[in-house]
Amino acid sequence: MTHRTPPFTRTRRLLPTVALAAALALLAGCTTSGVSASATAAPAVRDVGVQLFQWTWPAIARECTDRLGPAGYGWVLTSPPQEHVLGSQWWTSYQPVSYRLESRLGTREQLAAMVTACHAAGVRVYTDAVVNHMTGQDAPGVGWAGSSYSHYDYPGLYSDAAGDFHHCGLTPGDDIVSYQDATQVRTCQLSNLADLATEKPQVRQKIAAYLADLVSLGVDGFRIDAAKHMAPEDIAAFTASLPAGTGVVQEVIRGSGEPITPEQYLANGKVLEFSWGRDVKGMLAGSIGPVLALGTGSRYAPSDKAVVFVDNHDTERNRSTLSYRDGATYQLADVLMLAGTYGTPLVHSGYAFDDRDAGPRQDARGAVLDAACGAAPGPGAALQPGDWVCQHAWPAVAGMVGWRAVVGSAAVVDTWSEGDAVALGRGGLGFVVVNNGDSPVATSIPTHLPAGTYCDVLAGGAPVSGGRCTGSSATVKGGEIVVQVPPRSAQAWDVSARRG
Ligand code: LM2
Ligand code: CA
Repeated sequence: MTHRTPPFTRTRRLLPTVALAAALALLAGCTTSGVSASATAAPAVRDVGVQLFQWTWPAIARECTDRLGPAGYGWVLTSPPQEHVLGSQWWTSYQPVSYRLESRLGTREQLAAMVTACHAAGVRVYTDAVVNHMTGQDAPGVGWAGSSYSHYDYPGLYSDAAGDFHHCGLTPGDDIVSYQDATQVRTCQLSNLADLATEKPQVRQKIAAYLADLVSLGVDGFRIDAAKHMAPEDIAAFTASLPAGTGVVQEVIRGSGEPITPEQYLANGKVLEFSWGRDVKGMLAGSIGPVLALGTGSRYAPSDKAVVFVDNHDTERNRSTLSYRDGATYQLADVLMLAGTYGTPLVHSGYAFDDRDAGPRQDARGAVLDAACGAAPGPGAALQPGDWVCQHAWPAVAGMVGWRAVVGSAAVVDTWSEGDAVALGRGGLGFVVVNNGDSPVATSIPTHLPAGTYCDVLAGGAPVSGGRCTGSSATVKGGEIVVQVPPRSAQAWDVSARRG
């Protein structure tokens, strides 16, 4: 994946929904296959999110304008925005010192400007809400914005004197030992992190005020960090006063045999469904066939309540999922996620690392440097530790985001699987082939795509008005698409990239 995508080929991604719908209707009118796209066409949805892990607010603002909006991303998840402990590691973000919106990712003003820029680009903003705990520091210190604190005392916010913390008294050092015991998981400490008494009204009220402050800046939703470590009714209490429509995505890591399950949290909003990323890793290492049924099993939250992802900042480090280190195979997992109908997809985009603790590149003060994507982002790009991986900009990933906007909520009408390859079609509007094998797939596959010649939208697509494809093309005739898909790669076609 070394070519650059000429900007004109992305014209279709910039079309407003109405124009896109009109174009689709037009295309449907000239189909000869008898399959009417308008019969199955659904309004373009922008449901794909991207976690811009450790990106600064100015860099996210720019990315919303330059890439996320034009590519069709619907929302961005930021790293935690509150004041945090000092240190170069990325995880200082997960040790709050106060709820001041001052962090090494940017100031309150920069955060507000980011929200404005992203909204102007049609991208909603979710922030990571770390509200189960404060710091895990045994020694007193000063936070990024200058606030003094000690382990169980955060002046003006929380203190032991006010009874704001749990001291579970159930385990050595009050730290969680067993995930089989729900009381431990919720009232003991996660890695020494001072555990907030989220059942108490005064604590709930402070958390609600923090979230309300972010909403006042235009923030659209939240990832609730460590949700498993808080009772569902605690989360219900501090999210109850948020304006209707505020997004709630709870991080409840599914663990087999554990008493706490994601299902217990569905009344509050969505959950991050960890099963998909774990299962797809296994299937891409073994037999790919069942991948098309992912999401239908019992270890999956209902689709409309699930945020689905291939990896996140934790799983790319603990290796429980694929990650950018898996190159082309990882890219295929993102393609499969974006092709399917299960859940609301969240693409991960981070930086290269050798050391799991290593933070993003910073200046002498510790402020994070603005992210920038390389000239040719892709699974084969050579990366040094600290380089931004920019998965969201990989042509196959960004291409699938555009493809998904074209197929909308259309149902899966074609499925095919042979050896190490699978194919899937949505509503006669889009078709994808994923080849996870070592040899090319050269065959004809039944499809509901209308007859015609289509450009591969994962390789740049085509100008709206026809003309040459940037990458390869494939022809549909007699209800079959003739494909030529190289090893360990994917191709996708949709009705907006039909030429002739
Ligand atoms: C999460 N979800 O529930 C985040 O996704 C995850 O990234 C966070 O862990 C965790 N919960 C707490 O918010 C990260 C990181 C840990 C790190 C913590 C706190 O994975 O390694 O723990 O943030 O910064 C670090 C040290 C650990 C130490 C702790 C407290 O690695 O050894 O524990 O700080 O000082 C004594
Ligand atoms: Ca807790």
